[in-house]
Amino acid sequence: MDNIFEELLAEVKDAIRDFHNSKELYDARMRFLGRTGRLTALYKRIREIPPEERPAFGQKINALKEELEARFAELEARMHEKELAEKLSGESVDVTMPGRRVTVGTLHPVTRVKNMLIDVFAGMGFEIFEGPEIENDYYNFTALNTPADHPARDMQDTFYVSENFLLRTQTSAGQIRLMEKKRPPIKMLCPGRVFRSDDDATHSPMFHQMEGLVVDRHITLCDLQGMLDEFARNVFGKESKTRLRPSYFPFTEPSVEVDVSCHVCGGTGCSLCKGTGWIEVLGAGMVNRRVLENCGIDPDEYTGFAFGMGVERIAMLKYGINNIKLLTENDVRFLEQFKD
Ligand code: 2U9
Repeated sequence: MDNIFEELLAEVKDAIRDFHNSKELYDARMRFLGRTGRLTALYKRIREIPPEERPAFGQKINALKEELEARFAELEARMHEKELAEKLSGESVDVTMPGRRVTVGTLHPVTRVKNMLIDVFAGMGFEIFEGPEIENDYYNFTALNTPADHPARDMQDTFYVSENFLLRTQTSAGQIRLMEKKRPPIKMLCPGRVFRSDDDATHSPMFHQMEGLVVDRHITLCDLQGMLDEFARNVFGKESKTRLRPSYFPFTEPSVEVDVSCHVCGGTGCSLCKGTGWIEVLGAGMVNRRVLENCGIDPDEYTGFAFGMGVERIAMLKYGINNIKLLTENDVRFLEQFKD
């Protein structure tokens, strides 16, 4: 029985000579020290021994167990170090490598200008209202005093979805819907996308409009110009002035084109304002009495002014952008210039 210990020790020595990884080492530990391992089997054989020899036998097994555990512990520590060294050498970090830059997005210039315009008009007490992008012929044209045979329909090439439905060419279509329901005083701003079959350096088939409408008793063209001055000072600088030139729109009478004094040269003349000192910024006028009548508002009791502008045009003027396509191409090199 004595040499059983020597044999087992020799077997262990032989077994632990060549391990490749901690899994093999673990398997070996289980083979000798595990619950069904060789050492447990040895403990069980204690019954075969005469009782007086059992204490000595027990001590020997315990000593062997201690020795095996110490050996495996040492081997495991070495294996752990070896595997860690291998892992670290494969994962080496080049501390001189530049880090990955975190890029932060910015608001699109059209969104910035749209938000800024909404802030300016909301500050003057305008309510914000957004109508549908698909409209019918009545709200987009007829209610706005542009019946089927009206030559003004040619002013806006329209995308028709069906015989009666179209992509709105102006946000005023939605304002009619609100005017039908709401009684004066009305003071609303209608921002949104509009669509026209138009495409060149300053026109795009889709663009953003901002139209405003004020209806109440005693509203005059002076109220319109006072509000426009406030708008110009907020958007183009506090020295800005406005001037009105006669124009024509079917939904306003009289109608005006609104120029703002050039924010680049201050009115002395430069390449932006083509030497005139003025820049055409928006259209406006007194709401045509027929439009008020169409919405059930008595034009003898109430009057109103309305205005409309292209958000892209304001953005192009403000930021010195010469081609509207830059606003839809989404070239990051262009867009990242609009950081705060
Ligand atoms: C109602 C009645 C009338 C809104 C107005 C303009 C003049 C105008 C253009 C500017 C550039 C459109 O984006 S643009 O091409 N708009 O000149 N818009 S008056 O008139 C209204 C609005 C609502 C009920």
